[in-house]
Amino acid sequence: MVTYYKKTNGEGVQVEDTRIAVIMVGLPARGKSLIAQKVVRYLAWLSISAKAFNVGSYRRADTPQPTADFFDTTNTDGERLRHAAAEAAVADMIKWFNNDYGVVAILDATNSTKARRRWVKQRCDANNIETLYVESKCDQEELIMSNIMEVKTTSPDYKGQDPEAAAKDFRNRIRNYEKVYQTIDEDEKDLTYVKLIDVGGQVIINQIKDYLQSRVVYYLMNLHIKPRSIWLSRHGESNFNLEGKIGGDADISVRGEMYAKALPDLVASSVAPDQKLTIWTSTLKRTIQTARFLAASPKGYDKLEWKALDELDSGVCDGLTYQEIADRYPEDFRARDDDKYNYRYRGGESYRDVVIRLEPIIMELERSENIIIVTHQAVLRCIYAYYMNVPQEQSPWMEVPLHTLIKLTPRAYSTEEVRFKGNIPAVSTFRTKGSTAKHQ
Ligand code: ADP
Ligand code: FDP
Ligand code: F6P
Repeated sequence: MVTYYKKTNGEGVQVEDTRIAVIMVGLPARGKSLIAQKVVRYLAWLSISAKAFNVGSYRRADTPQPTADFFDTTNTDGERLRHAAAEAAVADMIKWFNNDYGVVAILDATNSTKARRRWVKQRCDANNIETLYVESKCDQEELIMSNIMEVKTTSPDYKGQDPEAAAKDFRNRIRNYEKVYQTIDEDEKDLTYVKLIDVGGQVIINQIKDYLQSRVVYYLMNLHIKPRSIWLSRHGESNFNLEGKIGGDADISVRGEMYAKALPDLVASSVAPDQKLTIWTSTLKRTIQTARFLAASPKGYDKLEWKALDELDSGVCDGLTYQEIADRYPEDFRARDDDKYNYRYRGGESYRDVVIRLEPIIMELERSENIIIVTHQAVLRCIYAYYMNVPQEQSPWMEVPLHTLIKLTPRAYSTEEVRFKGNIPAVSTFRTKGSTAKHQ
């Protein structure tokens, strides 16, 4: 097998021995772009270079606001321009694999005929790129209409147009696709594919070939689109926080206890009365103590402790202040500032290590509905970075104050964020690059 090398942030090289083109398949408004964007975000979070190629954006360069008849296959001009857009997207995708060390590309188009799928496969085969077809099939009329209203009427295709008229035109566009759409079937048994039917209600998998493909497929199987939110909070202020010490397993301080008592009301103010909620904590005392009043609330929230949510392990530096680390291990202290994401404490962990151990947490979060996670500064940064697509150079330096509840609500193509302040004072544990600031 050919081996491809992917550059990482100054960390030398990371070997990847597969390159996968994920080819989306399905009628318009079946969640293909949403799935494409989520897969890219998930893989980027795991440091796997991934990029989506949306044929719609290529088509828009020539035909910015087509009406439904543009997508009628008897419209020869339309056919020519649509094929040209697909050709340009595939050419750019292959260029990206070859020139930019790409590992997973997503070809986001309808790819709704067998002929189109064969053509894409030939282009990929010729360039040693594996193909994984992902079909989203859904015939729930009500859901499709609500998808159209949610995302399609605001698409650049209908900019400045009446939403009702836009929805009607988009419905007609879909009808034109329906005339020629061929679902993946028996004739295409040689393809590697996954069919997601009715938003994962049924999943059919065929010929998955390697670990990376199976990881992508497993991720897809866990996605759902029920409305829900994820709440993130650090533990209440701890006695170690007061002393400026990192790590450890200290109790929460008096003010931390006040936050723990305030948490049920803070949460209640942002959860609908009939909503179920599950509490996740780490196995360390400070998160368990912080969540205990919430767990005892009359709402009867379930609670789970996860080792994977424990704070970044600071190894030999556990229990020291930043100043003590700078004095005892000056080179390490500088190295961490130079590349905080990749720096691994002696005998401990790096942010990269934490992300890897958090993968099952992300997978479980994708499957779940309303979850509140009470965890630690570094872990919270990593989870937040996944939802908000924060780059690795930036995520370890984000300020996440104590006594603050963050509510994240996944929307179609983004995540909405609201912060609720507990209004209970706490030290700041935030350290800027180059400083040894004792927490104030
Ligand atoms: P497409 O790219 O297929 O035209 P979009 O990704 O733009 O569709 O559609 C987004 C909408 O589809 C969102 O409202 C989302 O809730 C919904 N959606 C996401 N996944 C699916 C799915 N598997 N089946 C049907 N609808 C979905
Ligand atoms: P998108 O939703 O991404 O905008 O309407 C569906 C559409 O994609 C068109 O905009 C785009 O021109 C077309 O699909 C691309 O897919 P096909 O080349 O498979 O038709
Ligand atoms: O100070 C609180 C704390 O959770 C420590 O236990 C941990 O080592 C640190 O924050 C992580 O933050 P940073 O990566 O910025 O040092």
